[in-house]
Amino acid sequence: MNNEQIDLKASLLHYLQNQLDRRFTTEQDYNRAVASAIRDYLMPAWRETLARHHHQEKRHAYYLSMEFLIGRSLVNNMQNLGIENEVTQAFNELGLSLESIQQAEADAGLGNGGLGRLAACFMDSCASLALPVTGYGLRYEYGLFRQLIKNGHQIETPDCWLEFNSYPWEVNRKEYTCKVKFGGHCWTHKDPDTGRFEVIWQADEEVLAVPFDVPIVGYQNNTVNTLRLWDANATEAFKLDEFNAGDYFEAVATNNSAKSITMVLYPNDSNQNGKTLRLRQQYFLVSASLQDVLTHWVKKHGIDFSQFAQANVFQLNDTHPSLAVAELMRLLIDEYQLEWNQAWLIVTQTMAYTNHTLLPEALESWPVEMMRTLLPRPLEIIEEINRHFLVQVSYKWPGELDKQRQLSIIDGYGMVKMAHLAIVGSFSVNGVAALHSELLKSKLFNHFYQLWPHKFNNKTNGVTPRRWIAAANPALRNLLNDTLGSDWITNLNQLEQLEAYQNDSAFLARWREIKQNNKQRLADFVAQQTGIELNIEAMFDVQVKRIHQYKRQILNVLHVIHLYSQIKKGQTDNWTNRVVIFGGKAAPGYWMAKQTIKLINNVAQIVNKDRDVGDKLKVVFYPDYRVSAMEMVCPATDLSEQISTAGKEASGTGNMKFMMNGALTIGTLDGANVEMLEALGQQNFFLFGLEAHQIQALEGHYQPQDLINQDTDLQAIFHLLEVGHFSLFESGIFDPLIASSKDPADPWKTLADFRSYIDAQAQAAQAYRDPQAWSRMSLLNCARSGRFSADRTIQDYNRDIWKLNDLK
Ligand code: 26V
Repeated sequence: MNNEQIDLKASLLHYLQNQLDRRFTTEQDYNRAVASAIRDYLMPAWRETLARHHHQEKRHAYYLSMEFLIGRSLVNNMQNLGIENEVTQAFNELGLSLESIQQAEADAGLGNGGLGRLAACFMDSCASLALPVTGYGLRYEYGLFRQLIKNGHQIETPDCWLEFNSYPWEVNRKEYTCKVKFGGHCWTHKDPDTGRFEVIWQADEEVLAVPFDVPIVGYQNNTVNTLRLWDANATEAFKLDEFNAGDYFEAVATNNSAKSITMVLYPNDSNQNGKTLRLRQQYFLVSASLQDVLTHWVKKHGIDFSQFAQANVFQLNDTHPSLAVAELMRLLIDEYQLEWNQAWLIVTQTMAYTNHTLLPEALESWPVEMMRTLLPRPLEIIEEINRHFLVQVSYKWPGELDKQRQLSIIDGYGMVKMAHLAIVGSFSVNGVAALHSELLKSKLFNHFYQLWPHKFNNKTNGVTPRRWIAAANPALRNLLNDTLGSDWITNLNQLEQLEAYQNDSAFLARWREIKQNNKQRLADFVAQQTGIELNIEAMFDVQVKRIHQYKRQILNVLHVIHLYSQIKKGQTDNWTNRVVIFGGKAAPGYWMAKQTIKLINNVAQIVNKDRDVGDKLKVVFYPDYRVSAMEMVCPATDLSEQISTAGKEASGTGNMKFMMNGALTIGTLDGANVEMLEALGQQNFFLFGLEAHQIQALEGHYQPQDLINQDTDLQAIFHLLEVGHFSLFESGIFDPLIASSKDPADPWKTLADFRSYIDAQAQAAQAYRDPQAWSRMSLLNCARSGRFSADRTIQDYNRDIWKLNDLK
């Protein structure tokens, strides 16, 4: 303990006991108390890290993201600080249960799914590698909606995660407040002294951006990085104006219009709806963050930007923050008087863009006219960037006007294509798995690749082993520590040493026992939540992720119905009992996805109450799937479902969490599954389905009805669906869902993979019947998951893109 360090135990006891009336202390109160004590405790290391960043003239990276799906922080922070024992002891002394107080923490659900959780894993890895990286995001008052299931349907309710509008881990940094402009108009003005033309943007609205800092604790390395989340507020000046005009109600309304910017996270993933408020959010994030960085720069270096690009790099998490390209230009030119070319050089040496999806419906574009109204000056800059860019295109492909049309940042329909802006403005463009990055080069961004092959690179995703093994699966963590020592936590390749135990029956028995205990923990929870009793001897077969047609939950349901129908026909020789668990949220406006949830629940109802079925098959829909749910589900999974249509899932990250925790995967050659298979070999992976190029070749020739005609199992399944066996008093509700999988135009080609999926499932069932062989494969999955640590991913980003020095 250095002299600045506080006495953790005393502080804990102080916070825990510091209540006027302890009769009303809830677990939430205790949770807040512990969090406050731990936050105080980590302050010195946080201050030191900030000082190191400030004093050492080193490069710094900024991770700009509209989403950080943090989940809970208590266990993670205690573990990374190495104070679990002390805290547990203090709790024991007070007769409190740490376990239930942990559960009382609300998830910080500031993200939709993979993209947001990736940002959170990256923050953990950057801090654990002692890299100078700051995250910038938004402090949404409401995170992703909470999901209730009523009569099998998803109901959305607001996620009030901020109890009384405060979060125990955050620190308000109002001294770094800045202003973000919206609306109004621009004019050009000649500076009488310098003769320089300047653009004045007279906004008609200014919003305060107030930063709240969240500590990101590195793994036992005295590093605490910062995640800065912006909260929107009305400016004093505007309030004053309105009040002086005597319009009290207008003034309050202005306040609300400002506040609405960070009110709620948009709940769509892979589908963009073009709402103005979303554009306001994006610009708010980008402008506040860049102003923050530039203000800091100018304080230290004055308006000399010659070294700026050497010292700073911005990683854009998808196109959501890609207005950064225009905003950095604006700030450098309008606020700091740089010339266009100087500014452009800086922008194109500091921006790096990560793409997270190939789905055309998810690619962002904004109407030029919407931008003109909301962001007149950034739009002018985008138009100017585009003019310069199209000249370059014309040099590369003289006379080919169609190339200019295809590549233009502003398309023929008057839309600003954000991916084009991001690519043109960045020195690096990466995909998130090898296959995905190849498809970016060969398909989606092929022309850009021809223009700038050097920009394109791959950074296969990863997940943090601190949360996804050590915190989520303490029994496995202990076994690994006992067997390998504890270095694996920061060097996941060490898990390879587990291979030495692959034929050690005693070790495999321990391995299996851990899995069974984790399954029991999940079974208890499911019983308590849903009343469904699960037999932990059954194979736990799990698909948890956002509900989307490309992820093909429907294919999984078809398999469930197939199993059910086999049971009903008595075809149960050599049967393997299964528990099939689904979880995930559907975007509120995505009707087909919501119907899928309804179908899963209806099938579950019929299956679970059928006495012929019994333990042979159980189906569970786990409501309100979120980060903390995955922490319980993942260690309890035997079989992980990664069954998207090949070429559609950019990477997947759930797939990696399951693998680390010793689940086997049934999956297609999609996203990072390809690399998992490469690490595992075909013997340890249940591979099925068409490859990406075969899916593409099917386009225009796909005949699902022929597939049904050839396959009696499919016929039996569709018969049950079509006669309404799963919708007895809800006649016809699943017709659109059924029709879409039978449609020759089905983009997800579900039935094309049906037979091979069913066969792979049969192999999995067969394999599960040999516990020793299964446990061996399970162990190998964990042993070979090292390359899917986010530490490896971040080292790749750092080596190829950021080029930071660690500050150990
Ligand atoms: C789009 C939109 C549109 C407007 C409303 C809010 C919103 C939120 C997210 C998105 C794009 C989501 C893209 C995404 O999540 N991609 C996932 O990224 C993961 C991390 O790289 C990857 O593992 C998944 O395969 C990929 O689907």
